[in-house]
Amino acid sequence: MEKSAFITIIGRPNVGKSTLMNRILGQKVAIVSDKPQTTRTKIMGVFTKGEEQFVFIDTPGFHKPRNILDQSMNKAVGDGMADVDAAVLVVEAAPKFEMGDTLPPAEAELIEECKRRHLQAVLAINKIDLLENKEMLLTLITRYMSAFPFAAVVPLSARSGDGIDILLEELSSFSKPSPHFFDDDAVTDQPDRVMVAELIREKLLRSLDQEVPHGIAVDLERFFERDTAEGEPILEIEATIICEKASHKGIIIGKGGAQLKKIGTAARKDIEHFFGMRASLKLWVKVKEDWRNRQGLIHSFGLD
Ligand SMILES: Nc1nc2c(ncn2[C@@H]2O[C@H](COP(=O)(O)OP(=O)(O)OP(=O)(O)O)[C@@H](O)[C@H]2O)c(=O)[nH]1
Ligand SMILES: [Mg+2]
Repeated sequence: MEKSAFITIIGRPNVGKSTLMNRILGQKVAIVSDKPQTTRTKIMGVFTKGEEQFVFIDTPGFHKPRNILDQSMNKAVGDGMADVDAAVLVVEAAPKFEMGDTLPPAEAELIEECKRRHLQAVLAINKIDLLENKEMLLTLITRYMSAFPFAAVVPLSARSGDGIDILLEELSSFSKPSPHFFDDDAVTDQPDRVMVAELIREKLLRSLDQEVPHGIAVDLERFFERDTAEGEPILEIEATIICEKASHKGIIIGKGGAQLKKIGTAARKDIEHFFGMRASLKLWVKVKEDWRNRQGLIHSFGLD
């Protein structure tokens, strides 16, 4: 009999939510970087194994909002928690902050939200590959279990894959008899255009520092397939990188255009790998001051 479960993946920024979903799916659907607030919208990932289908919802990292974009990202977290069967709260095995008697605000608020919604949750303690002090794990588990009756606690490493099978076993308890909602070979609901823009943004996040990457959006102007003179199919892509300041534009382009070229090459390779065909990628850079506080622009970039 077919079974399904809708599972939302929540947590503060940078804890490895997207890495975890990609690891389960066995392919990159959500972009990943070492910068917080990499994911900006909720992203669906479908994993079907035999009779069982999991529909995961990767969400933006929950954080204190500083602009309208942040607010819409936090809203996406709430939306991602609606109508699901369970949540996976992802935390780090070795958090970068001191673990006090009370939970930090992001986790405390997410747990409150689970309570409000009567949502069951599993605690995924990620990045155990970085854990030196095993006692820390015990402290974390005690602290979290006293805040919420987690259905299970699973230490894991999304990067190495350790513990992923155990997490899936635990999540099985939430699946209910129901026909599958998606084709068994479906992986995501993200349109190809969005995937392309995201792969470009990922390279920007990975290449740039400080405040520059947070103020970036990628607007896909053209995206189509054509045949070359030799009859080989090729993807033609033109995209504009939006940034917030003229100084940022200079950084993105780099000396003699070197930075932009590097970003373009890396993005093109990834796009070719994703679609399994050749691609040509042209990039432009434009400044739109304070776009993260302009609802119209946020909307036009598909971020609300
Ligand atoms: N060492 C180690 N690093 C990891 C692991 N999982 C994720 N990371 C790294 O943690 C960073 C953040 O990963 P993401 O998957 O983008 O984190 P996220 O929670 O989706 O972040 P936001 O989208 O910003 O909320 C990246 O540099 C990952 O490579 C892990 O198991 N071990
Ligand atoms: Mg993410």
